[in-house]
This record gives sequence, structure tokens and C-alpha cells, in this order.
Amino acid sequence: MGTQRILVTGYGPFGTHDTNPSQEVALRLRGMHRVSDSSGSVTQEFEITSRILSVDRSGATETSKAVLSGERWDAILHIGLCGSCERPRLEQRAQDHLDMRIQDNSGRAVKSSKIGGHGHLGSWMDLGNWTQSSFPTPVDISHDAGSFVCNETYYHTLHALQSVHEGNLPPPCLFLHIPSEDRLDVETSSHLAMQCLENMLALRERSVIEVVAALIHNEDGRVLLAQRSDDETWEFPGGKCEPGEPWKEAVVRELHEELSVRIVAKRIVGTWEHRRNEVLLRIHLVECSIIGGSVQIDTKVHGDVRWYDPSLPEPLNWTGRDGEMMEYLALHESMPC
Ligand code: PCA
Repeated sequence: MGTQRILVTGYGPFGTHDTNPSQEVALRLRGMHRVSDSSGSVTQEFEITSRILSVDRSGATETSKAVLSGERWDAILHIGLCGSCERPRLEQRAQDHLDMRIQDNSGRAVKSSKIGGHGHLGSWMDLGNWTQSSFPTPVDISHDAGSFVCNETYYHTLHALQSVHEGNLPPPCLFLHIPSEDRLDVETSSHLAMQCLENMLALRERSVIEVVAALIHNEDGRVLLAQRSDDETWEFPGGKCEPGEPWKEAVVRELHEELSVRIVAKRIVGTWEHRRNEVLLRIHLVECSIIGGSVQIDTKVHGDVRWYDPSLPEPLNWTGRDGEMMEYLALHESMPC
């Protein structure tokens, strides 16, 4: 494998903070890195470009604009300061929500509004499945990247990457929130950032099958589920991506083949990894809406369909991790504004 090109960003100081450790961490990581295995042979080589973003709208959209204008990286790691955090936080998603308690560096203080109106966006990695034993410090996995410029940045970058679909999936993108320097020194934060990058790049190498599952709501907020004919478990309808097939096209094709409906795919809500018979499936839950046809079962695949209310959980015999996916919807998908 050739040299991987990585973008790492940090921010300058903001609010009452005279310094911002994310700036120092991003700059420390700049340059070429070689990762070796235990025998000492180089397994991966990557080149990090560092950019320091301004703490305002222009900084929040700098990376998404670069992606939309054609710049490409193999991974993007955004780093920011979380002044109130005791431990670093790996952000599993960006919320479609801004509510600034302080002004950003341009004097802006946006209150209770949506960022893009596309819904919350999940990063397409299952962070809960990462081995944390190599991390130099304990981390929290978070579903709340805040409602300030960091969350805004993450939202715009995830959305831009999801819109520019080349190949199977966009390259991995993560937001890492680090605590202030009196809680965690810059050296340890930098080491942690490198470990995150190694996990992100390893994802590209592991042999996984990318799977798309459709999240379709009806007018009452209920969610479409289908019961598999083979083992009678309930699942979000969908299926495997063909090699190189973009996720949006895969979910449109699968829903047409299995349930005879025409849909549009909107956003990746979240990602769950599941091992089935020695194969690692990476399941991306994609919010979709039906634009044509009515649901008709292909009995070779499904025996039944139903509309399920995530806020009124019923015990069902679930396929793989689909029950957890439904719990996630009940917990994290109610829109804050
Ligand atoms: N932290 C802020 C913005 C810049 C930064 O380092 C945040 O958490 O939104």
C-alpha cells in the first residue's frame, strides 16, 4: 500500500482560553510517519498535513469546502479542545444543532438552530469496537460533540464527505475532543491522536463487507422492519454493497430488489460492526424516504414487514445488532430543535 495522505486539524485559542492544545497537537503530528509491526518491518507509511482552523464559521467550513472542491485525503482527524472534559472524547456523530453559549472568534453566537437540516450525521466507524488497550489514556465515546464550532466543523465535513461519493464509502473521519493541558499533557494527547489514526487506517485494510440498512419512517414516526425468511429475525431492510458500489446506490438497489420500493438515501445515521460466520459486516444505517411504489415482500428474502415505534420498545427476535440500532434511535435520534 502506498503512502496514506491524512489531514489533521486543530484550532487556535477562543473564548477565555489563551492557548488551545489542539493546535499544538495538530502541528506536532505534521510530516511523515512510519508504523512498524512487532518484527520491526514497516506496515504503513503516512503523511500528515496539519491545518489550524479559525474558531468561526469560516474555520468550520474550511475542510468541507476543500472536500467539495476536490481535495482528497485517506483520513481526516479533527481535534478540538473540550474545556469541561476530564478525559478525551471520541465523537461518534455530529448533531444538526448549534446553540452557542459564548461568542465565536468572529463575534457570532448562533442560538438554537439547525446547521444543515439534514439530521444528525454519524461517522461511518463503529468506535465501540476499537481496541482501546493501545491508547495512552482512557477515552469516552460520545454522541454529543457539543453545540459550538467543533460540532459545526464535524457536521460540515461529514456532510461534504457523504455528498462526494467515490467508491464504497467516504474515507474515515473522526472528531477527537481533548481536555485542557492541566488535565492531559500535549504529548499524551498527540500519542492518542496517532492511535486514533492507526485505528482509522486499519479499517481500510481489514477485510470487511460493507452493508447498508435502510431507516424509513412513516408519518407517525414508526420505522419499517422486515422479517427474514431464513431465521425469522427482524431487521432493517437492506443488504451488502457490491464491490466499489457507493452506499447510496446500494441501499436504493437493495430496497428495490427486496421490497419493490423506490427510495432516496439521505444520510448515514450510524455504523455497527457485526461478526457473522468469520466475516466482519460493517452495517451502515442510512436514513431514506420512499418516493415510489408500495412495499411488497419478496418471500425468498422476507416473510413479513411491520412499522415499529422506537419509543415503545417491544421484544423482538432481532437480526445481528439491529436491536441495538433501534435502541440507539430511541436514545439519540430525537431532534433537539
Ligand atoms: N473547541 C471548541 C471550538 C474550538 C475548540 O478547540 C468546541 O468544542 O466547539
